[in-house]
Order: sequence, then C-alpha cells, then structure tokens
Amino acid sequence: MTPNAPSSSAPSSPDASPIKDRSGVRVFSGIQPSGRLHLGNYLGAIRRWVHGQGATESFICVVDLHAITVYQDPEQLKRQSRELTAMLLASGIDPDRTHLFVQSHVRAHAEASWLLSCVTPLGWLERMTQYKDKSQKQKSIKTALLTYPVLQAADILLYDADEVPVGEDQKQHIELARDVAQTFNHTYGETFVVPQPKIAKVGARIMALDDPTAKMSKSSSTAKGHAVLLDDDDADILRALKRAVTDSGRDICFSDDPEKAGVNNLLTIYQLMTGKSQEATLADFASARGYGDLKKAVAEVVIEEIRPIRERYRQLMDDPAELDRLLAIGAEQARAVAEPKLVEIKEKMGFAVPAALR
Ligand code: AQP
Repeated sequence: MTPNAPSSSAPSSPDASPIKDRSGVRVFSGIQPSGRLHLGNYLGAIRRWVHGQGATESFICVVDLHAITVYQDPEQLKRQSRELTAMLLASGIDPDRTHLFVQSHVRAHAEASWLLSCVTPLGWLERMTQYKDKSQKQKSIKTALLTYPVLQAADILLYDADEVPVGEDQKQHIELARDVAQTFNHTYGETFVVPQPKIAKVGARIMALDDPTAKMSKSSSTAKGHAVLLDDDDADILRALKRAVTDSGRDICFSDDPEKAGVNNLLTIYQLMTGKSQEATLADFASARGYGDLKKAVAEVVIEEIRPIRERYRQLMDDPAELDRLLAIGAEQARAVAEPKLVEIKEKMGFAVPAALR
C-alpha cells in the first residue's frame, strides 16, 4: 500500500478551496463488526469493493464505533473486529490496493462526528428509517442510535470520498452525509467533497431466506434459516437454501410481486454468483421441475464461491498477529488523510488549532 501524503496545511480563508489535488476516484465504505457476515453483505457490498480495487483509491473501514450503538459484549466485539478483518481479506480485499482499517484506531472519526453534529438539524436524524426501525426493537434507546448517521458522515467526509458503494439500506444515510457536507460548505466555505452513493442495480437488497419481504441482516443472522453466512460449511449452505421460503406456485421468474419475493431473491443470488444476464439465468431453469431444482442450483453456485473464502478465512484466523499488523498499517494510512482533514475542519470552524497539529 502506498501511504497517502498528508494534505498541505489547511487554508485559513473560508472561501479558499481546500480540496487537495489527487488523481482518480476515491471510495470509502464501512461494515460493522456486529455479527457474522452474510450473503447480503457479500453481494451488496464486499464483492463490489473487491472488484473496485485498483481502479479507485479505496478506504474500507471496520466500523466498530457504529456497532456499539446497540449493546455489544466487549469480548465479543474485540473478537468480531478481528473476524471481520479476516473475512474481508479472505473475500479478496487486498491490503496492497485498499486501505483497510478499524474506525476506533483513527480518533479523528469520533471528533469529526461531534463537530458535524453541530451543523446537523435534529429533524434530519429523526426521519431516518433505520433509526425508526432499530429504536422500536430497543427497550432503552441510546443517543448514538439517533446520531449514528452523523458519525457515518464524518467517516466519509474525512476522506473526501467521491463514492460510497453500499447496499440499498444505506442510501438514506449517504444522502444525509451529502446534506451535511453541503450545509458545512455553505456555512464555513468549501471544505468537503460531496459524496455519491453507489448502489448496484442488481443485488442491492438481498432478502432474508426465512422472510423474503425483509432484508437479510447481521442482527438476525443467527436465526435458523435466515441467511447464508460466509463462514457456513457446505452442508449449512445447502440446508439454508433448501429451506428458503418461496410460494405455493411453480413459476420460476423475476418479479416485483411480493408473493414471488422468495423466488426473485433466489434468482437474483444465482444471477450475481454466475454473472449471467436475466435471460440466461431464466434459460438455466427452463426445464426445472420446480423450486427444489432452483434451490439446489443456487446452493451449488453459492457453495463454489463461499468455500475458498471460508478456507482462507480459517487460515487467516490462525495468525492474529498478522491481522493486527495489517490493521496497524491501514490505520496509519487512514490517519495520514483524516488527521489533516480534521485540522482543516477545526480551522474553518474557528478553533485555535495549536501549530504542532497544523
Ligand atoms: N441484505 C443486504 N443486501 C445487500 N446489501 C446489504 N448490506 C447489508 N445487508 C444487505 C450492506 O452491507 C454493508 C455493511 O452493512 P452493515 O454492517 O450495516 O450490515 P447489516 O447486515 O445491515 O448489519 P446489521 O447490524 O444487522 O443491521 P440491520 O440489523 O439494520 O440490518 C452495507 O453496505 C450494507 O448496505
């Protein structure tokens, strides 16, 4: 990995353009160490990050500060951050082409979040659908569950990211990050790149196998039959897909009809795994005898793709010191970009930043 050079000292005039010269598109995205990864995370986010490497400058962040917006057992959180790192590497994130790091290793994220919360109207946060959904499931709603999208905005804006590749569920949060960037730029002068959400046309919302009207999610991923997990063995994958909820018909087709959501989801997974068009996907099932054949074919392609990831993951988990070493390098590279940006934000807002930090 080539460490990023810190930006030159931040301009003191609020009107001067501070965006440092850099060639190419910069990408930022994150994933929470809040449970075992599932096929939705893989197809909606991770695989796209892997494919984008090299063509863009990528920052991929294990967002542990986000994970604690709902209670995480401390020992488990520590373990999960390492497991997630290993799974990202096993899936093809290449530390020579991607800056892979843990959010809490770069203090600028938490500090920038506070600063940005001072320009973010409360009403914007209260409107977030993920807050509404998640808060309903909590006995006691913590402040951070509401302010989470401000931290997410800080994550992205600290790196002047042009693009944020995410699943459909994150679209509203990225739009909020855009609004925060524009509001800050308007109030204090051009400071941030306004990022674009990058949402795939196919696979942006992989649905739960046990309820194809709900998205597959980490917080429900241990429920039997909810998801295919990236560390599942072949038999688990086959079992989960065989049990997938479909409908009482026999028609194998892509469809928006909620009744056909299960079949649509299975076809989408097959299409993404094989890289085929919709037409070619349907042609593969032209002579299928029913949903059993569809489920078996989906299981076969998923098993083929997941098996080497699982094997590589297990090897990586045998060497925690190497994982920590790679994360230390990633954090250093991230700090080289985030820290000067934080100084710039603070100077724009009128803080007397000590000369040693400038
Ligand atoms: N079902 C999905 N389909 C496509 N993309 C998805 N992503 C998540 N679920 C799907 C994308 O994965 C990236 C990481 O998201 P995350 O860490 O927030 O994962 P999660 O599974 O959504 O986690 P949680 O904590 O279990 O959240 P809830 O309970 O809200 O679902 C993101 O790019 C996300 O879009």
